[in-house]
Amino acid sequence: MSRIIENKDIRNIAIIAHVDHGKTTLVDAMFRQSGLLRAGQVVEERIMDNMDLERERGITIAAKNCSVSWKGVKINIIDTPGHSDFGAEVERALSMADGAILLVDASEGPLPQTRFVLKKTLEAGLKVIVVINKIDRKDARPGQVLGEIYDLFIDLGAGDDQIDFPVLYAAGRDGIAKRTLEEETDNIHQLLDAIIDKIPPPVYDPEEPFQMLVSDLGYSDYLGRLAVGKIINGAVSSNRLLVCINRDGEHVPLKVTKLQKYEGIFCRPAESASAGDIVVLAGIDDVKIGDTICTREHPKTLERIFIDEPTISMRFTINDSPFSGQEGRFVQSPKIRERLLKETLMNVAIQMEEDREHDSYIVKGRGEFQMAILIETMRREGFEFCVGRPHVIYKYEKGKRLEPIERLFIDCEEEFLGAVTEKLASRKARMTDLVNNGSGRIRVEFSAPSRALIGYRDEFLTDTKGSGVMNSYFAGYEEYRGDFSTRFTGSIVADRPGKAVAYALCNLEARGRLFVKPGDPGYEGMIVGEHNRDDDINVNHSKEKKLSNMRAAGKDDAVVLTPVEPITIEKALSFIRDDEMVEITPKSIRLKKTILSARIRNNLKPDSFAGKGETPL
Ligand SMILES: Nc1nc2c(ncn2[C@@H]2O[C@H](COP(=O)(O)OP(=O)(O)OP(=O)(O)O)[C@@H](O)[C@H]2O)c(=O)[nH]1
Ligand SMILES: [Mg+2]
Repeated sequence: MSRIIENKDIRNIAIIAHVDHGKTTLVDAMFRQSGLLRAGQVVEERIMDNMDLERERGITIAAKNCSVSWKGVKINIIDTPGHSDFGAEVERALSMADGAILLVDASEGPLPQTRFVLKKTLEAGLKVIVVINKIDRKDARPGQVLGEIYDLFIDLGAGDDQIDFPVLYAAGRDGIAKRTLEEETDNIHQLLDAIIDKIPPPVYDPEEPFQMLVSDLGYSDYLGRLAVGKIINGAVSSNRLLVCINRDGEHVPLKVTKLQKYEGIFCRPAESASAGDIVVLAGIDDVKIGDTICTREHPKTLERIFIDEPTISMRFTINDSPFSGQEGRFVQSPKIRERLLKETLMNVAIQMEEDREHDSYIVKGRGEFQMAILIETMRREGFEFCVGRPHVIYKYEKGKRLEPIERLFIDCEEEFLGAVTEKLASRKARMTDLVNNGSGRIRVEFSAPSRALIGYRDEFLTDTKGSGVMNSYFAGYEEYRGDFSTRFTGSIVADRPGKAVAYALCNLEARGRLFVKPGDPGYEGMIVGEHNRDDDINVNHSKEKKLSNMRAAGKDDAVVLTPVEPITIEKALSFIRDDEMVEITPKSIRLKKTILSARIRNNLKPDSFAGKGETPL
């Protein structure tokens, strides 16, 4: 008969919330106040956001583990990202946790990603502590927000036990958390106490041998591949001989060359670890997220982690522009393949398929932003390549085409509602709710095809003069809603190689918005701007002014051009159409036609590229 025992020395919690509600900042406070940092020790803010891109953008991209110790109990904490494109990180983090801290901004209240992460947490059956954060905000409305949180729990069908959640009010940045709004405090001790009292300790069956579920992967130059996960049953020590059971049920032998546990922000070597703890094992190269690591004598598979399927895909190919190989260190197809494969190992939400016929790779993920981060990471590593337009991934059921649908939440000033609704309706979005509380701002909810939102964010910001807030999350697959166009403008395309010349650009300004400055190098087929009309035009961007003897002294020599906004990866991805690509190098981002020669392009039938955002990849 099996018995269930609690490991009271450990708590495993995931911190979940909508983007920017203060998760990583709260983890800083936990570090400081649990005595992990010496008094007065100066550290950077948001210690857990340690990747370059995380620090630059001020957001969390990957879920990360750390731990603090409180009243003799080890609390393993998993800080998760709040951006919806990284939702899979949250699902993965929950697979290691026994409870969650749900942070909600005291002014903004529950937002779309709050709903998404809470839904996943409730489905996993985890106990939740609610923290209403940023109570120091002038516009904080904690009472109302608490009501909205209860509504959300009810709406998501939370069980009685889950709905009976403890609530704390916090200002994570000031290191404060308390049970009631009235009380005075200067610390978060009540939150740490609540974690120990309210979150159940991990449980295990003492009769069972060692079993661990691989929830994350790491890599170290010295140790090789690292498998991270919670020990479900049994104990483990260094040098143990184990097996890893993969997706196909194969048993791959391994020897634990190094065992590590989380201590603060570091991984420290350990001799042994017991059930319930989160550990890092070195000694196996061929391991994937979701695999079970267990004993050779009694191998028993744990249920694999289930992660939502990717919804968008993009083509990655070698850089075939005339400038290829000039700025990058890694340019060959096998190098790109190797790098993308590595990404699929480290990141459960990314999948890759080879398209041998076109010598390219189809990368699948959760959203444009996730793709943009992958592209930015690769270019910083020295890669040079081209990517195509993001496409949604369709599914087919009983002969019907299904497409990914998102729940879209818009918050904007009333006067912009018309423009926003019109654009979304033309993209087959349906309004499902509208709340106008008379403040001048309104909240509107839509059910929108994911493909309608690819590239929409920029337009939305323009349409709402930068004041609109837009959030969405993947709601599921529904029947295809029909075709629509996503871009009503064409491209201004260079028809020859050469550097852009001010005189030529000045003349082109009337035709649309330009992407290049005088002196920028170009080639035939490179996109130098957005055309005001819906067709492409081929232009000579390097045309010099003819010098004649009749020059009016200096009058029109000094051309004043509209400043060009630098192209970012996100903007480039949302701009390009099906017959266009983005050329990425460590130094440049250029847009180009897939077929560079204007002559060949002109000879192609117009429908060689379907312009409806649904070309099969
Ligand atoms: N007013 C106020 N601002 C806070 C508080 N805590 C965090 N912030 C600010 O909120 C912003 C986001 O904080 P983060 O800790 O990065 O939020 P996050 O939830 O980790 O964000 P993601 O990981 O990207 O989802 C930062 O500018 C913080 O300075 C707080 O208690 N009060
Ligand atoms: Mg964060």
